[in-house]
Amino acid sequence: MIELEAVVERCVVLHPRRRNQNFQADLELEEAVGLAAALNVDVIHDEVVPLREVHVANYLGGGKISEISTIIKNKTASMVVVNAALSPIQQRNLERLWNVKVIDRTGLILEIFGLRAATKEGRLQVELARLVYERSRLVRTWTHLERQRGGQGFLSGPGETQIESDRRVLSEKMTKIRQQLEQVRRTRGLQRQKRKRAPERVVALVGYTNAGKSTLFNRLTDSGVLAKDMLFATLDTTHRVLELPNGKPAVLSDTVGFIADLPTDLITAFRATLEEVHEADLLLHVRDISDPLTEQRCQNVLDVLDQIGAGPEHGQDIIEVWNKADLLNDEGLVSFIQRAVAARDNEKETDAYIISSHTGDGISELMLAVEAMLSARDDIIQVEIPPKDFKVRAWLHEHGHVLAEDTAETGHCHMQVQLSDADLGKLRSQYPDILKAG
Ligand SMILES: Nc1nc2c(ncn2[C@@H]2O[C@H](COP(=O)(O)OP(=O)(O)OP(=O)(O)O)[C@@H](O)[C@H]2O)c(=O)[nH]1
Ligand SMILES: [Mg+2]
Repeated sequence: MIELEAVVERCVVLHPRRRNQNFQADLELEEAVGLAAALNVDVIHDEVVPLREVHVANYLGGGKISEISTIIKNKTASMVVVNAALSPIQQRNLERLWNVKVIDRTGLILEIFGLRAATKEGRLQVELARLVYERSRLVRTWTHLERQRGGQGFLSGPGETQIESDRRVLSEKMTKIRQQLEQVRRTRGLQRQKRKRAPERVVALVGYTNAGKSTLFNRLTDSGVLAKDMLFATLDTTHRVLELPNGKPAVLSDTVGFIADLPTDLITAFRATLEEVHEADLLLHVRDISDPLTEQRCQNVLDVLDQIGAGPEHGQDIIEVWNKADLLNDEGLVSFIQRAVAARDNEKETDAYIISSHTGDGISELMLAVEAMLSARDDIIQVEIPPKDFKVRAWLHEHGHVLAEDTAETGHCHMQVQLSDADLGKLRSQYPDILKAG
Protein backbone atom coordinates (compact mmCIF):
# COMPACT_ATOMS: atom_id res chain seq x y z
CA MET A 1 0.00 0.00 0.00
CA ILE A 2 1.28 3.42 -0.85
CA GLU A 3 1.24 5.86 2.03
CA LEU A 4 0.63 9.40 1.03
CA GLU A 5 2.62 11.93 2.97
CA ALA A 6 0.37 14.65 4.34
CA VAL A 7 1.25 17.92 2.68
CA VAL A 8 1.73 20.62 5.30
CA GLU A 9 1.01 24.04 3.92
CA ARG A 10 3.81 26.56 4.23
CA CYS A 11 2.08 29.70 5.26
CA VAL A 12 2.77 33.44 5.26
CA VAL A 13 0.68 35.43 7.76
CA LEU A 14 0.10 39.16 7.21
CA HIS A 15 -1.60 41.51 9.61
CA PRO A 16 -2.51 44.76 7.87
CA ARG A 17 -2.38 47.70 10.24
CA ARG A 18 -4.55 50.60 9.16
CA ARG A 19 -3.26 54.09 9.73
CA ASN A 20 -5.56 55.02 12.59
CA GLN A 21 -5.23 51.68 14.32
CA ASN A 22 -3.63 50.90 17.62
CA PHE A 23 -0.08 50.15 18.50
CA GLN A 24 -0.91 46.59 19.49
CA ALA A 25 -0.66 45.31 15.95
CA ASP A 26 2.12 42.89 16.89
CA LEU A 27 -0.19 41.20 19.41
CA GLU A 28 -2.89 40.94 16.80
CA LEU A 29 -0.37 39.45 14.38
CA GLU A 30 0.51 36.97 17.11
CA GLU A 31 -3.13 35.97 17.41
CA ALA A 32 -3.39 35.50 13.63
CA VAL A 33 -0.29 33.31 13.70
CA GLY A 34 -1.96 31.32 16.50
CA LEU A 35 -5.08 30.92 14.38
CA ALA A 36 -3.02 29.72 11.42
CA ALA A 37 -1.17 27.31 13.70
CA ALA A 38 -4.53 25.94 14.82
CA LEU A 39 -4.95 24.83 11.20
CA ASN A 40 -1.79 22.72 11.43
CA VAL A 41 0.11 24.75 8.88
CA ASP A 42 3.77 25.79 9.10
CA VAL A 43 4.01 29.53 9.54
CA ILE A 44 7.24 30.36 7.73
CA HIS A 45 6.91 34.12 7.69
CA ASP A 46 4.75 36.67 9.47
CA GLU A 47 4.68 40.42 9.48
CA VAL A 48 2.64 43.50 10.28
CA VAL A 49 1.89 45.37 7.07
CA PRO A 50 1.32 49.11 7.51
CA LEU A 51 -1.50 50.10 5.22
CA ARG A 52 -2.10 53.71 4.39
CA GLU A 53 -5.19 52.93 2.38
CA VAL A 54 -7.02 49.87 1.16
CA HIS A 55 -6.47 49.32 -2.55
CA VAL A 56 -9.80 48.41 -4.07
CA ALA A 57 -8.54 45.78 -6.48
CA ASN A 58 -5.75 44.06 -4.55
CA TYR A 59 -6.18 45.31 -0.98
CA LEU A 60 -2.42 45.84 -0.62
CA GLY A 61 -0.22 48.27 -2.54
CA GLY A 62 1.91 47.19 -5.49
CA GLY A 63 5.23 47.47 -3.65
CA LYS A 64 4.09 45.27 -0.81
CA ILE A 65 2.62 42.74 -3.19
CA SER A 66 5.90 42.23 -5.01
CA GLU A 67 7.84 42.14 -1.74
CA ILE A 68 5.60 39.32 -0.51
CA SER A 69 5.92 37.66 -3.92
CA THR A 70 9.65 37.39 -3.40
CA ILE A 71 9.19 35.94 0.07
CA ILE A 72 6.72 33.39 -1.28
CA LYS A 73 9.21 32.33 -3.94
CA ASN A 74 12.27 32.26 -1.71
CA LYS A 75 10.59 30.38 1.09
CA THR A 76 8.38 28.23 -1.16
CA ALA A 77 5.19 29.27 0.62
CA SER A 78 1.96 27.64 -0.47
CA MET A 79 -0.58 29.92 1.17
CA VAL A 80 -1.05 33.42 2.57
CA VAL A 81 -3.33 34.45 5.42
CA VAL A 82 -4.42 38.08 5.36
CA ASN A 83 -5.77 38.92 8.81
CA ALA A 84 -8.52 41.23 7.57
CA ALA A 85 -11.77 41.05 5.66
CA LEU A 86 -10.94 40.72 1.95
CA SER A 87 -13.56 41.17 -0.72
CA PRO A 88 -13.93 38.17 -3.02
CA ILE A 89 -12.27 40.12 -5.83
CA GLN A 90 -9.31 41.12 -3.67
CA GLN A 91 -8.87 37.55 -2.57
CA ARG A 92 -8.97 36.27 -6.14
CA ASN A 93 -6.63 38.96 -7.43
CA LEU A 94 -4.06 38.27 -4.72
CA GLU A 95 -4.26 34.56 -5.50
CA ARG A 96 -3.53 35.29 -9.14
CA LEU A 97 -0.68 37.66 -8.39
CA TRP A 98 1.01 35.37 -5.89
CA ASN A 99 -0.06 32.09 -7.40
CA VAL A 100 -0.87 30.61 -3.97
CA LYS A 101 -3.99 30.08 -1.91
CA VAL A 102 -5.10 33.23 -0.04
CA ILE A 103 -7.53 33.26 2.86
CA ASP A 104 -8.82 36.07 5.02
CA ARG A 105 -9.72 36.10 8.72
CA THR A 106 -13.26 34.82 8.27
CA GLY A 107 -12.04 32.06 5.96
CA LEU A 108 -9.42 31.10 8.50
CA ILE A 109 -11.88 30.89 11.38
CA LEU A 110 -14.29 28.88 9.23
CA GLU A 111 -11.49 26.44 8.36
CA ILE A 112 -10.60 25.94 12.02
CA PHE A 113 -14.21 25.43 13.01
CA GLY A 114 -14.52 22.95 10.14
CA LEU A 115 -11.56 20.98 11.45
CA ARG A 116 -12.73 20.96 15.04
CA ALA A 117 -16.46 20.38 14.85
CA ALA A 118 -17.01 16.96 16.34
CA THR A 119 -20.71 16.54 16.94
CA LYS A 120 -23.29 16.29 14.22
CA GLU A 121 -24.75 19.63 15.19
CA GLY A 122 -21.32 21.27 15.22
CA ARG A 123 -20.52 19.95 11.75
CA LEU A 124 -23.85 21.05 10.34
CA GLN A 125 -23.49 24.51 11.86
CA VAL A 126 -20.05 24.99 10.37
CA GLU A 127 -21.14 23.73 6.99
CA LEU A 128 -24.05 26.13 6.98
CA ALA A 129 -21.79 29.04 7.92
CA ARG A 130 -19.40 28.10 5.14
CA LEU A 131 -22.19 27.98 2.57
CA VAL A 132 -23.51 31.34 3.71
CA TYR A 133 -19.98 32.73 3.33
CA GLU A 134 -19.52 31.21 -0.13
CA ARG A 135 -22.89 32.38 -1.24
CA SER A 136 -22.16 35.95 -0.23
CA ARG A 137 -18.89 35.71 -2.16
CA LEU A 138 -20.80 34.63 -5.26
CA VAL A 139 -23.27 37.45 -4.88
CA ARG A 140 -20.52 39.99 -4.62
CA THR A 141 -18.60 38.50 -7.52
CA TRP A 142 -21.77 38.82 -9.52
CA THR A 143 -22.16 42.51 -8.68
CA HIS A 144 -18.60 42.99 -9.76
CA LEU A 145 -19.19 41.26 -13.11
CA GLU A 146 -22.22 43.35 -13.69
CA ARG A 147 -20.25 46.50 -13.11
CA GLN A 148 -17.58 45.34 -15.49
CA ARG A 149 -20.07 44.74 -18.22
CA GLY A 150 -21.11 48.36 -17.88
CA GLY A 151 -23.84 49.40 -20.28
CA GLN A 152 -23.90 46.12 -22.15
CA GLY A 153 -26.65 44.74 -19.99
CA PHE A 154 -28.11 42.79 -22.91
CA LEU A 155 -25.11 40.48 -22.84
CA SER A 156 -26.25 37.78 -20.50
CA GLY A 157 -23.07 35.81 -20.71
CA PRO A 158 -22.29 32.35 -19.40
CA GLY A 159 -20.85 33.91 -16.21
CA GLU A 160 -24.24 35.04 -15.13
CA THR A 161 -25.91 31.69 -15.73
CA GLN A 162 -23.09 29.92 -13.97
CA ILE A 163 -23.33 32.13 -10.91
CA GLU A 164 -27.10 31.89 -10.87
CA SER A 165 -26.99 28.13 -10.95
CA ASP A 166 -24.17 28.00 -8.40
CA ARG A 167 -26.28 30.12 -6.13
CA ARG A 168 -29.23 27.83 -6.64
CA VAL A 169 -27.15 24.77 -5.79
CA LEU A 170 -25.84 26.48 -2.66
CA SER A 171 -29.33 27.55 -1.63
CA GLU A 172 -30.61 24.00 -2.04
CA LYS A 173 -27.74 22.65 0.04
CA MET A 174 -28.44 25.28 2.69
CA THR A 175 -32.10 24.33 2.87
CA LYS A 176 -31.16 20.70 3.34
CA ILE A 177 -28.70 21.48 6.11
CA ARG A 178 -31.18 23.75 7.84
CA GLN A 179 -33.68 20.87 7.88
CA GLN A 180 -31.12 18.47 9.31
CA LEU A 181 -30.13 21.05 11.89
CA GLU A 182 -33.75 21.50 12.85
CA GLN A 183 -33.93 17.79 13.56
CA VAL A 184 -30.80 17.77 15.69
CA ARG A 185 -31.93 20.87 17.52
CA ARG A 186 -35.27 19.36 18.42
CA THR A 187 -33.37 16.62 20.24
CA ARG A 188 -31.10 19.17 21.88
CA GLY A 189 -34.11 21.25 22.87
CA LEU A 190 -35.66 18.22 24.55
CA GLN A 191 -32.46 17.56 26.43
CA ARG A 192 -32.32 21.16 27.51
CA GLN A 193 -35.90 21.04 28.70
CA LYS A 194 -35.08 17.96 30.68
CA ARG A 195 -32.22 19.81 32.31
CA LYS A 196 -34.46 22.77 32.95
CA ARG A 197 -37.02 20.63 34.64
CA ALA A 198 -34.32 19.34 36.91
CA PRO A 199 -33.91 21.56 39.92
CA GLU A 200 -30.21 22.13 39.25
CA ARG A 201 -29.10 25.56 38.22
CA VAL A 202 -27.02 25.91 35.07
CA VAL A 203 -23.70 27.75 35.14
CA ALA A 204 -22.02 28.40 31.78
CA LEU A 205 -18.36 29.20 31.19
CA VAL A 206 -17.88 31.82 28.52
CA GLY A 207 -14.86 33.78 27.38
CA TYR A 208 -12.29 34.54 24.77
CA THR A 209 -10.68 31.55 23.12
CA ASN A 210 -7.69 30.16 25.08
CA ALA A 211 -8.70 31.98 28.29
CA GLY A 212 -8.73 28.69 30.19
CA LYS A 213 -12.42 27.72 30.27
CA SER A 214 -11.84 24.02 29.68
CA THR A 215 -8.98 23.90 32.17
CA LEU A 216 -11.26 25.41 34.81
CA PHE A 217 -14.09 23.09 33.75
CA ASN A 218 -11.85 20.07 34.22
CA ARG A 219 -10.67 21.26 37.61
CA LEU A 220 -14.19 21.94 38.86
CA THR A 221 -15.78 18.76 37.58
CA ASP A 222 -12.89 16.32 37.54
CA SER A 223 -13.30 15.67 33.87
CA GLY A 224 -10.95 15.38 30.98
CA VAL A 225 -12.21 17.59 28.19
CA LEU A 226 -9.58 18.86 25.78
CA ALA A 227 -7.75 21.87 27.19
CA LYS A 228 -4.90 22.98 25.05
CA ASP A 229 -2.80 25.97 24.14
CA MET A 230 -4.62 26.18 20.86
CA LEU A 231 -7.25 28.60 19.64
CA PHE A 232 -10.72 27.08 19.48
CA ALA A 233 -9.84 23.84 21.24
CA THR A 234 -13.48 23.57 22.27
CA LEU A 235 -16.28 23.71 19.73
CA ASP A 236 -19.00 21.60 21.24
CA THR A 237 -20.76 22.33 24.47
CA THR A 238 -20.18 19.84 27.30
CA HIS A 239 -22.11 19.52 30.58
CA ARG A 240 -21.08 18.03 33.88
CA VAL A 241 -22.37 18.13 37.40
CA LEU A 242 -20.73 20.76 39.57
CA GLU A 243 -20.87 20.25 43.31
CA LEU A 244 -21.36 23.50 45.19
CA PRO A 245 -19.73 24.07 48.59
CA ASN A 246 -23.08 23.42 50.30
CA GLY A 247 -23.17 19.99 48.67
CA LYS A 248 -25.93 20.84 46.24
CA PRO A 249 -25.40 20.01 42.59
CA ALA A 250 -25.45 22.49 39.72
CA VAL A 251 -24.77 21.90 36.05
CA LEU A 252 -21.62 23.41 34.56
CA SER A 253 -21.25 23.84 30.82
CA ASP A 254 -18.12 24.52 28.82
CA THR A 255 -18.67 26.40 25.59
CA VAL A 256 -17.01 27.55 22.39
CA GLY A 257 -14.60 30.45 22.83
CA PHE A 258 -15.22 33.86 21.35
CA ILE A 259 -12.84 35.89 19.24
CA ALA A 260 -12.60 39.45 17.95
CA ASP A 261 -14.40 39.90 14.62
CA LEU A 262 -16.20 36.61 15.00
CA PRO A 263 -17.94 36.37 11.62
CA THR A 264 -21.63 37.17 11.99
CA ASP A 265 -22.49 34.11 9.90
CA LEU A 266 -20.78 31.96 12.46
CA ILE A 267 -22.58 33.59 15.35
CA THR A 268 -25.83 32.89 13.58
CA ALA A 269 -24.86 29.33 12.76
CA PHE A 270 -23.82 28.70 16.35
CA ARG A 271 -26.91 30.29 17.72
CA ALA A 272 -28.28 27.00 18.97
CA THR A 273 -25.10 26.25 20.88
CA LEU A 274 -25.07 29.76 22.19
CA GLU A 275 -28.66 29.40 23.35
CA GLU A 276 -27.20 27.29 26.10
CA VAL A 277 -25.33 30.38 27.20
CA HIS A 278 -28.46 32.41 26.85
CA GLU A 279 -30.46 30.18 29.15
CA ALA A 280 -27.87 29.66 31.85
CA ASP A 281 -28.73 30.91 35.34
CA LEU A 282 -25.24 32.30 35.76
CA LEU A 283 -22.36 33.06 33.42
CA LEU A 284 -18.75 32.78 34.46
CA HIS A 285 -16.75 35.01 32.16
CA VAL A 286 -13.28 33.48 32.17
CA ARG A 287 -10.54 35.99 31.34
CA ASP A 288 -6.83 35.50 30.83
CA ILE A 289 -5.43 38.39 32.89
CA SER A 290 -1.89 37.63 31.81
CA ASP A 291 -2.87 38.57 28.27
CA PRO A 292 -1.82 42.16 27.43
CA LEU A 293 -5.01 42.49 25.38
CA THR A 294 -7.23 41.30 28.23
CA GLU A 295 -9.37 44.48 28.37
CA GLN A 296 -9.97 44.54 24.64
CA ARG A 297 -10.85 40.85 24.64
CA CYS A 298 -13.19 41.31 27.57
CA GLN A 299 -15.06 43.86 25.48
CA ASN A 300 -15.13 41.49 22.47
CA VAL A 301 -16.78 38.85 24.64
CA LEU A 302 -19.32 41.30 26.05
CA ASP A 303 -20.15 42.40 22.50
CA VAL A 304 -20.81 38.85 21.32
CA LEU A 305 -22.89 38.15 24.42
CA ASP A 306 -24.91 41.24 23.70
CA GLN A 307 -25.43 40.12 20.09
CA ILE A 308 -26.94 36.85 21.21
CA GLY A 309 -29.13 38.60 23.76
CA ALA A 310 -27.20 37.32 26.77
CA GLY A 311 -25.01 38.79 29.49
CA PRO A 312 -25.22 41.69 31.88
CA GLU A 313 -26.89 44.00 29.36
CA HIS A 314 -29.81 41.59 29.34
CA GLY A 315 -30.11 41.16 33.07
CA GLN A 316 -28.26 37.83 33.17
CA ASP A 317 -26.13 37.18 36.23
CA ILE A 318 -22.43 37.15 35.49
CA ILE A 319 -19.19 36.82 37.45
CA GLU A 320 -15.79 37.58 35.99
CA VAL A 321 -13.16 34.95 36.61
CA TRP A 322 -9.70 36.43 36.27
CA ASN A 323 -7.66 33.39 35.37
CA LYS A 324 -3.96 32.63 34.96
CA ALA A 325 -2.98 34.65 38.05
CA ASP A 326 0.06 32.37 38.36
CA LEU A 327 1.54 34.05 35.28
CA LEU A 328 1.54 37.53 36.81
CA ASN A 329 4.44 39.08 38.66
CA ASP A 330 3.85 40.36 42.21
CA GLU A 331 3.20 43.90 41.11
CA GLY A 332 0.69 42.84 38.47
CA LEU A 333 -1.06 40.52 40.88
CA VAL A 334 -1.42 43.22 43.54
CA SER A 335 -2.96 45.62 41.07
CA PHE A 336 -5.47 43.02 39.84
CA ILE A 337 -6.36 42.11 43.43
CA GLN A 338 -7.07 45.76 44.20
CA ARG A 339 -9.23 46.05 41.12
CA ALA A 340 -11.16 42.87 41.92
CA VAL A 341 -11.87 44.04 45.46
CA ALA A 342 -12.99 47.43 44.16
CA ALA A 343 -15.23 45.76 41.59
CA ARG A 344 -16.91 43.63 44.25
CA ASP A 345 -17.50 46.71 46.37
CA ASN A 346 -19.03 48.62 43.52
CA GLU A 347 -22.67 47.78 42.80
CA LYS A 348 -22.36 48.85 39.19
CA GLU A 349 -19.38 46.67 38.35
CA THR A 350 -19.35 42.95 37.66
CA ASP A 351 -17.95 40.95 40.58
CA ALA A 352 -14.49 39.60 39.85
CA TYR A 353 -12.52 36.76 41.41
CA ILE A 354 -8.86 36.02 40.80
CA ILE A 355 -7.90 32.42 40.29
CA SER A 356 -5.39 30.12 38.70
CA SER A 357 -6.90 27.05 37.08
CA HIS A 358 -3.45 25.55 37.12
CA THR A 359 -2.64 25.89 40.83
CA GLY A 360 -6.22 25.98 42.09
CA ASP A 361 -5.66 29.27 43.92
CA GLY A 362 -8.81 31.28 44.49
CA ILE A 363 -11.17 28.55 43.34
CA SER A 364 -12.88 27.91 46.68
CA GLU A 365 -13.63 31.60 47.09
CA LEU A 366 -15.04 31.65 43.57
CA MET A 367 -17.26 28.67 44.31
CA LEU A 368 -18.70 30.34 47.39
CA ALA A 369 -19.52 33.35 45.23
CA VAL A 370 -21.18 31.11 42.64
CA GLU A 371 -23.28 29.47 45.31
CA ALA A 372 -24.31 32.80 46.79
CA MET A 373 -25.16 34.23 43.38
CA LEU A 374 -27.26 31.21 42.43
CA SER A 375 -29.43 31.41 45.48
CA ALA A 376 -29.52 35.19 45.84
CA ARG A 377 -32.38 35.57 43.47
CA ASP A 378 -34.41 32.65 44.71
CA ASP A 379 -37.61 33.07 46.62
CA ILE A 380 -39.47 30.40 48.50
CA ILE A 381 -43.19 30.76 47.92
CA GLN A 382 -46.41 29.05 48.96
CA VAL A 383 -49.12 28.55 46.36
CA GLU A 384 -52.59 27.14 46.30
CA ILE A 385 -53.70 25.94 42.89
CA PRO A 386 -57.37 25.37 42.13
CA PRO A 387 -58.12 22.35 39.89
CA LYS A 388 -58.89 24.58 36.90
CA ASP A 389 -55.34 25.97 36.93
CA PHE A 390 -53.57 22.67 37.17
CA LYS A 391 -51.21 23.45 34.35
CA VAL A 392 -49.50 25.90 36.70
CA ARG A 393 -48.45 22.89 38.70
CA ALA A 394 -46.58 21.45 35.74
CA TRP A 395 -45.07 24.85 35.05
CA LEU A 396 -43.81 25.12 38.62
CA HIS A 397 -42.28 21.69 38.40
CA GLU A 398 -40.55 22.73 35.24
CA HIS A 399 -39.25 26.09 36.40
CA GLY A 400 -38.87 25.86 40.15
CA HIS A 401 -37.66 23.51 42.79
CA VAL A 402 -40.68 21.97 44.48
CA LEU A 403 -39.98 21.58 48.21
CA ALA A 404 -43.38 20.27 49.31
CA GLU A 405 -46.66 19.42 47.67
CA ASP A 406 -49.97 18.02 48.71
CA THR A 407 -53.48 17.92 47.34
CA ALA A 408 -56.49 18.64 49.56
CA GLU A 409 -59.86 16.86 49.30
CA THR A 410 -61.25 19.90 47.53
CA GLY A 411 -58.81 19.19 44.73
CA HIS A 412 -56.73 22.23 45.55
CA CYS A 413 -53.00 21.67 45.39
CA HIS A 414 -50.73 23.27 47.98
CA MET A 415 -47.12 23.70 47.05
CA GLN A 416 -43.98 25.16 48.52
CA VAL A 417 -41.62 26.10 45.72
CA GLN A 418 -38.20 27.67 45.38
CA LEU A 419 -38.31 29.95 42.38
CA SER A 420 -36.01 32.42 40.68
CA ASP A 421 -36.92 36.06 40.78
CA ALA A 422 -37.63 36.13 37.07
CA ASP A 423 -39.96 33.14 37.21
CA LEU A 424 -41.73 34.53 40.23
CA GLY A 425 -42.43 37.65 38.20
CA LYS A 426 -43.95 35.55 35.41
CA LEU A 427 -46.07 33.63 37.86
CA ARG A 428 -47.31 36.85 39.48
CA SER A 429 -48.35 38.37 36.21
CA GLN A 430 -50.10 35.30 34.84
CA TYR A 431 -51.69 33.85 37.95
CA PRO A 432 -51.96 36.63 40.51
CA ASP A 433 -54.48 34.69 42.60
CA ILE A 434 -52.63 31.53 43.45
CA LEU A 435 -49.83 33.08 45.52
CA LYS A 436 -50.44 32.81 49.22
CA ALA A 437 -49.10 35.51 51.49
CA GLY A 438 -46.07 34.70 53.62
N1 LIG B 1 -0.37 29.33 33.49
C1 LIG B 1 -1.68 29.05 33.35
N2 LIG B 1 -2.13 28.50 32.21
C2 LIG B 1 -3.44 28.21 32.12
C3 LIG B 1 -4.35 28.46 33.18
N3 LIG B 1 -5.59 28.07 32.78
C4 LIG B 1 -5.44 27.58 31.51
N4 LIG B 1 -4.16 27.65 31.11
C5 LIG B 1 -3.59 27.23 29.81
O1 LIG B 1 -4.18 28.00 28.77
C6 LIG B 1 -4.33 27.22 27.59
C7 LIG B 1 -5.77 27.26 27.11
O2 LIG B 1 -6.61 26.62 28.04
P1 LIG B 1 -8.04 26.03 27.67
O3 LIG B 1 -8.64 25.60 28.96
O4 LIG B 1 -7.98 25.07 26.56
O5 LIG B 1 -8.74 27.36 27.15
P2 LIG B 1 -10.24 27.53 26.59
O6 LIG B 1 -10.72 28.84 27.13
O7 LIG B 1 -11.04 26.33 26.89
O8 LIG B 1 -9.93 27.69 25.04
P3 LIG B 1 -10.85 27.32 23.75
O9 LIG B 1 -11.59 26.06 24.03
O10 LIG B 1 -9.83 27.19 22.70
O11 LIG B 1 -11.74 28.49 23.55
C8 LIG B 1 -3.86 25.82 27.96
O12 LIG B 1 -2.55 25.67 27.53
C9 LIG B 1 -3.95 25.79 29.48
O13 LIG B 1 -3.04 24.91 30.05
C10 LIG B 1 -3.84 29.04 34.39
O14 LIG B 1 -4.53 29.32 35.37
N5 LIG B 1 -2.49 29.31 34.41
MG1 LIG C 1 -12.01 25.05 25.68
